[in-house]
Order: sequence, then C-alpha cells, then structure tokens
Amino acid sequence: MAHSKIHHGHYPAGGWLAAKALGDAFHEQMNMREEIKIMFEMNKPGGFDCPGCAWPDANPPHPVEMCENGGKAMSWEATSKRTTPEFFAKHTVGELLGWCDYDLENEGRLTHPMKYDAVSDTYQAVEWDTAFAEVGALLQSYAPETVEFYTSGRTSNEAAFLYQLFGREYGHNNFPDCSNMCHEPTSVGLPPAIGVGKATITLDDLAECDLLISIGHNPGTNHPRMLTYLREISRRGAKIVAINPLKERGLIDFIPPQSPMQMVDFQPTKLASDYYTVRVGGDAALLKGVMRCVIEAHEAALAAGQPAVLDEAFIAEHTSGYEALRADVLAVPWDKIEQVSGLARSQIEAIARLYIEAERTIICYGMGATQHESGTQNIQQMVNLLLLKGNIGRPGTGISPVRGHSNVQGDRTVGITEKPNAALIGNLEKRYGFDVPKTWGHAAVASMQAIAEGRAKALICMGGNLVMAMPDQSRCIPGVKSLDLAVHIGTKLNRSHLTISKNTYLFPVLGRTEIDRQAGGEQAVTVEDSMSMVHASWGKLEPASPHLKSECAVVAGMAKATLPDSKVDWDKLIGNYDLIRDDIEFVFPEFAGFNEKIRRPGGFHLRNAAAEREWNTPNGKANFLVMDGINEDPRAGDSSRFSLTTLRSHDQYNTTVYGLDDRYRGVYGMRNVLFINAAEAAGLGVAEGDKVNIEALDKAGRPTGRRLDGLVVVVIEMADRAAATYFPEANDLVDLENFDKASGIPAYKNVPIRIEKAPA
Ligand SMILES: Nc1nc2c(c(=O)[nH]1)N[C@H]1C(S)=C(S)[C@@H](COP(=O)(O)OP(=O)(O)OC[C@H]3O[C@@H](n4cnc5c(=O)[nH]c(N)nc54)[C@H](O)[C@@H]3O)O[C@H]1N2
Ligand SMILES: Nc1nc2c(c(=O)[nH]1)N[C@H]1C(S)=C(S)[C@@H](COP(=O)(O)OP(=O)(O)OC[C@H]3O[C@@H](n4cnc5c(=O)[nH]c(N)nc54)[C@H](O)[C@@H]3O)O[C@H]1N2
Ligand SMILES: [Mo]
Repeated sequence: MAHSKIHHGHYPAGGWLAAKALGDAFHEQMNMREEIKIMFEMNKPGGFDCPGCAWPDANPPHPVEMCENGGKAMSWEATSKRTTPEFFAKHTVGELLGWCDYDLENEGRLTHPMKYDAVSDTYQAVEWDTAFAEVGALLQSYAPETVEFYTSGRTSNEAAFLYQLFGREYGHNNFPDCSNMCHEPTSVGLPPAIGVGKATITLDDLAECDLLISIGHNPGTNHPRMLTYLREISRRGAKIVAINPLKERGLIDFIPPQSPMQMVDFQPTKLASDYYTVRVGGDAALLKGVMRCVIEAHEAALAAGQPAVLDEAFIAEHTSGYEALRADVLAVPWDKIEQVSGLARSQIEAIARLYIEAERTIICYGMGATQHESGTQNIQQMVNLLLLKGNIGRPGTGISPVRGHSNVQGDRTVGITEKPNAALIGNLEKRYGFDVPKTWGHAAVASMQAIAEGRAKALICMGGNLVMAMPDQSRCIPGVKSLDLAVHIGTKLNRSHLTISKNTYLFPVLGRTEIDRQAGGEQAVTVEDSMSMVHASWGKLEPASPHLKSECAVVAGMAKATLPDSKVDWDKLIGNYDLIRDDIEFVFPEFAGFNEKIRRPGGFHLRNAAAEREWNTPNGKANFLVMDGINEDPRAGDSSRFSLTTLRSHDQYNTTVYGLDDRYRGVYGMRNVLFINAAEAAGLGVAEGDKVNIEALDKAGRPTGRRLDGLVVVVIEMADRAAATYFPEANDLVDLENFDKASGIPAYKNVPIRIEKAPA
C-alpha cells in the first residue's frame, strides 16, 4: 500500500501532474498501443462516448477531447486485467468481503455469467440460457410490484429503454435510478419553475456569459473538461463566482494539459474571481440574501429615477409570483442570513453587485446544492435569482445542472422513471399493446425502504453499486441479504455483488469502449449529455471476454424468459439497435428523425422549451417559487456539533476507487481523512495528522451509535462548523430517512456529527 502523507502544495489544477496521472493510469491498466488509438477516438464523432462524466463534447471536437479523469475511467474499463471463474473458485465471497473496494475492482473485468453457490460460498460460472431461464422462473413467481429495477447512469438510451419496457410489461414502475441520489432535485425542482427539468444552456452560452456562478460543484475533479471553458470565461474578462464550503483547487486556477505554451510557462489561468466559503447547508440563505440586495437596489434605483435593475418587462410578460418572492426575501433578517450562510452581509452584497452589473449570468451547480433536505428548494432559489433579471432564455444566460454519470440524463429521458406520465403510458400502449401499470413505483429511497422492511422480493441492478452508494448500510445490507433474488449486471466486481441474497447472479456486460456485435452487425448506442446533446457511441475495442453480452441483450434475455407471451419482439430489437431507436422515437416524439440525426457528426440537440422562453408549466409562465425559511443554524448553540459533507476524492469515480490520492486537497495514500479548518481543529484540540472519531447524531442531536473511528485530520481552507470526508466510506452515517421530501434525494451533504479526539 502507498505511503500515506499530507502535503499542501500550491499547484494549479491540470498541468503536468494531470498529464502524468493520466499516463500512470494507462500504464497500470493496459498496453500502450490501444491507449493511443482510443485516446484519439474518445468523445469524437464515430468514436465512443467517455464512460466518465456527462460534460458535453466540443463540436467540432478538440484534437484530444479527454481529461485526466476521463482517461482514468476509460483505462479502468479498457484494462487488460480479468476476474475469471478461476478467480472466483479461489476466493470465497466471505474472503472477498474482507478486501477493500479498490482491490475488488482492480481484479479487472468480469468475464463469465456467474451464479452464487451457498455450499461453497463462491460464485460459479453458469450458461447464459440457464441463468436467464432461472431468473425468469423466479420473476414469474413474484408479484411484480415487489421487484425493484435499479439503473446506474452509464446505461445507454437503448438499454434503458428496453429495461423500462421489460419492467412495465412485467408489471411495475419500480425504477430506482442513480439520479435519485444526484440530480433529482433538478428533475423535480425545475419543472414547476420553468417547465423543463434540464439545463437550459449549451456550450455556446458559456462563450457569451459575463458572469458564471458555480454553486456546490467541483469541476477540477468531477468535470475536468469544463475547466477549459472556465478558463476561456476568465481569459475574456468575465467573472466566475464560486460558492463552496471548501476552497477547491479546480475552481482556483488551471493549466490545461493540452496547452503547450502554458505547460512550459507554468503560468496558470485564474478561474474564480471571487470565492465564498458558504457554510454547509447555507446556500438558500445566501441566495435569499443576494435576491434581497438585488430587489432593494432595484427599488432604490427606481426611487432615485435611475434605470431599473430587474428585467421588468420579462417579469411582467413571462413570470408569475414575483410579489410573493419579494415579500419573502425582504422579510428574512440579515442576522439570520449571516448566521446560516456563514458569510457577512458585505460579502453577500458583493455577490449581488456582480450579479447586478452582469448583463448575462449562468448558474451551474452540483451535489453541494442538491444533496440536502432542501435540495429541491435550493435549486428553485437559483431559478428565482436568474428570473429577476431575465437570465433564462437569452444567449449567454441560463441554469446548468452539471450532471454526473455519462448517460444519467438520457436514461431518464427514455423512460426510467417511477412516475410515468400519461404521454409515456399512452405511447407505450399504442406501440406494444400491453397494459402499462398506472400505479407509481419506487425511486431509490422508497425501494431501499421496501428492501430493508422486507416488502421487496427481488432487485435487478443495471450497473452501479447500489448497496454502497445508498445511505445507511446498517439497514441496506441486511435488507438485500433477505431478498429472494438479486441480479447484478456489471463490468467489475464490487461490494453490492458480494451482498448475497437467496439467489444471486452476476451478469457481465460490454462496456462502451467495446465493439457490440449483434445479428445485424456492429451496433452503436446513444447517450445524452448534460446539455441535451444526443449522439452515437461506437465501441472500438475487442470485448474483454467472448462471453460478454451487451446490456440490451441481457435485458432481452431476461425479458424473454420472464414473459413467454411478450408483445415485444425482443430478438428483432436487439438484432439491430436502429429498431430500438425507432421505438424510442415513437414513444418520445422529441426524438423525431433519431436514426438519421445520430449519423450526423456531433449528434443533435433535444429541444429545450425554456431556453426559447416557452414555459411548459401549468400556468404557462416561469414561476418564482417561495421557499419556507432558510434552513436553521446547523449548530444551533451546540458547539460540539458539526455538519459533515461527503465528497469525491480526485481518484475515484463514485464507489469506484482508482487510487488513494486526492492531489488537489493534499492527501496521498489514504482515504480515512476528515477535513476541517484550522480554527475548528484548534477548538477540538487536534492538529493535522492527529486522529479523530466521529459519530452521527439524529435530528435532536442525540448520538446514533453510527461512527467512523481513526480518521486523520487534514486542515484545509473551508467554512467553519463543517467537516468533510469521502463517500462511500461514510455512507453508513447517513440516515436513510434523512432525505428531501420533494425529490427523495438523501441528504448526503449535511450529516450532523460530533467529533472527538481519538484516544492515543
Ligand atoms: N472523476 C470523477 N468524475 C465524476 C464523478 C466521480 O466520482 N469522479 N462522479 C460523477 C457523478 S455521478 C456526479 S453526480 C458528479 C458529481 O460532481 P460534484 O457535483 O462536483 O460532486 P461532489 O464531489 O460530491 O461535491 C461537489 C462540491 O460540493 C461542495 N459542497 C459540499 N457541501 C456543500 C454545501 O452545503 N453547499 C455548497 N455550495 N457546496 C457544498 C463540496 O465542497 C464539493 O466541492 O460528478 C460526476 N463526475
Ligand atoms: N455519501 C454520498 N453518497 C453518494 C454520493 C455522494 O456525493 N455522497 N453521490 C451519489 C451519486 S451522485 C451517485 S450517481 C451514486 C452512484 O451510484 P452508482 O451509479 O450505483 O455507483 P457507481 O459507483 O457509479 O457504480 C460502479 C459500478 O458500475 C459498474 N459498471 C461500470 N461501467 C458499467 C457499464 O458500462 N455497464 C454496467 N452495466 N455496469 C457498469 C461496475 O460494476 C462498477 O463497480 O452514489 C451516490 N452516493
Ligand atoms: Mo451522480
């Protein structure tokens, strides 16, 4: 294991270290020749989509449309290492449970369909047809509403469409999805406000904005290709305001590894012009404070006979609810805003001044805004701020949720939802002629509650690592173990696969880098990025094993075995994915011309009505939506209480741990760390490198017994009253019942804890 250390260097994001890290990742996982070939094909027309994040591709593409972390994701999938039946024969599940997450996935790609054998406590190879028949027979024996169909966001549009078709013909709407842990507050919060649940911007808008406000997002690690755009924004003199409790390297300065000049000069470009370390959970207070300043400035200007600050014409013609919003924000006392946000009134006034001066503003945001009990309302406050100055539906303006998994948005677009609307139900029934269940099903928290409470019989996982990604392993793990059936469709071994139910199957599938050969020849799949661009992805590598199936073929195999009288011609659809796309187009008319359009370089943009100021809300307007209160002071008089936020390191992809370094935060060779600021460390009587224990508290501040011991203190610049550590290790501290009631997203970013110095 690597030597662990803490070293706070002053290196900009990107630069030679990013280039080196990328080289190391390639070197460790695969041979050089393939690496060069794929690097130039990734994220290009005719190539494959990066299995990393959902950031859009440039069109025309850059010569190398790839970043350090995309390279890690790709090499992790295109590795030459293999997890074979021989491996499983040698290691019992009991033994593998003792391995760390990194070591499990680092065994490489799964090669054969496997079935768990309780007598030997091992996974054993099984023929695909046998496995499908057994799974089908089991599924036939359950009431469909007791079965949960999880989707992780790497799944292609085609596989996701077939998967929801299978689930609905089988008879349920239980579609928990990784976006339930991620951007559900976007999908739920934006539609009542602006009529669509997606970003209203495209890459072109980034080139035209005067101000970009980034809230709770760490692009240096999670969307590194975005840094190129932030750099351009900064270089042309536009402002970037970062609102984040942690001072994140990737928002401060950057050297693009693709820029030879900057690499040689070592002259980074400054990114955020202004950085505010808001308190964890303080975003709504901050936004209300900013809106208060903007409205007061507007009213003062009008009283003094000066030009309006607000876009009065836009508000009058396009919006509803302004008066209620005005009354709400003017009523919040400044001392409360300061207390909850942790920022001084003068700082909030400074943000408001930048917003007032800017002609065109974009707000982008990530998990720091969504993963809260008030996640949905946080997003709606951002929209309110934008609407005040008509900053939606004009070039250079808009709202930009920065999505996670590379196709998490597309999966939702093609029907992965627990709440099918009338159009989806009607079109599916028209196309296929079976009755679509009308009762709403389960999203992620509801399905895990059903599993934990013994109401569910079976769990099918299309990718992902649900048991570890969800909160509360103390409840999830026993729940999953008590299921009658679990089927995991994945590429690499993870801890969910080792959480054994009565009948457990592991189905290995092709990754996006691999050639997908079906009866009708080589197939492309499609994905939708964070800005609604849909394009094709063609795998280029030989499959990791001849026994792999595509995700589409696995869904079809299970569906045929479960539904012998299916109305769907599964074999025909998987023989030629164009036919799946024809069906998608029928069910979702916004895909008109789907097959033709994906053959154009760069793909096509799904129309976003709000971006054209067409508001598909019940009242036909963009709505200012009032949030009750501003969250309470998290510490509420108890100075030993902290708000724990759980983050990604630079060396992980969700539950996939690539390595033990978090270069931008100065951590090397370990993950058991707790970030706090210097004053809080002093208050606790600990110094950097000391060990602390943390324990989760319930809402009333009582200890819950859920703890993480022996975390190493890392002192960094961050808001007070807060601490941060990595997920998934911290997930058992997150209470499954602590979620946003509007969207169901777990409050991963605000866990009440107590910290104590570990006894020597
Ligand atoms: N390399 C890599 N890329 C990824 C992923 C990965 O794991 N690795 N994951 C993918 C996925 S699925 C997703 S959803 C995205 C996630 O990408 P991000 O949204 O960037 O996710 P996080 O790292 O969880 O957290 C983002 C930031 O929120 C800040 N934060 C924490 N609490 C608060 C708060 O209360 N208020 C504010 N304003 N900020 C807060 C943290 O300091 C952190 O900088 O990235 C995607 N891309
Ligand atoms: N505390 C805390 N918890 C969190 C978060 C947080 O910020 N804090 N973030 C949440 C978020 S935003 C998300 S999106 C979830 C992530 O939750 P998931 O999406 O469930 O988890 P991943 O870690 O992305 O899944 C990794 C596994 O996916 C499989 N896989 C990889 N590629 C493919 C493929 O092409 N096809 C198939 N079928 N399988 C594949 C591999 O077997 C791999 O082990 O975690 C959530 N959990
Ligand atoms: Mo995510």
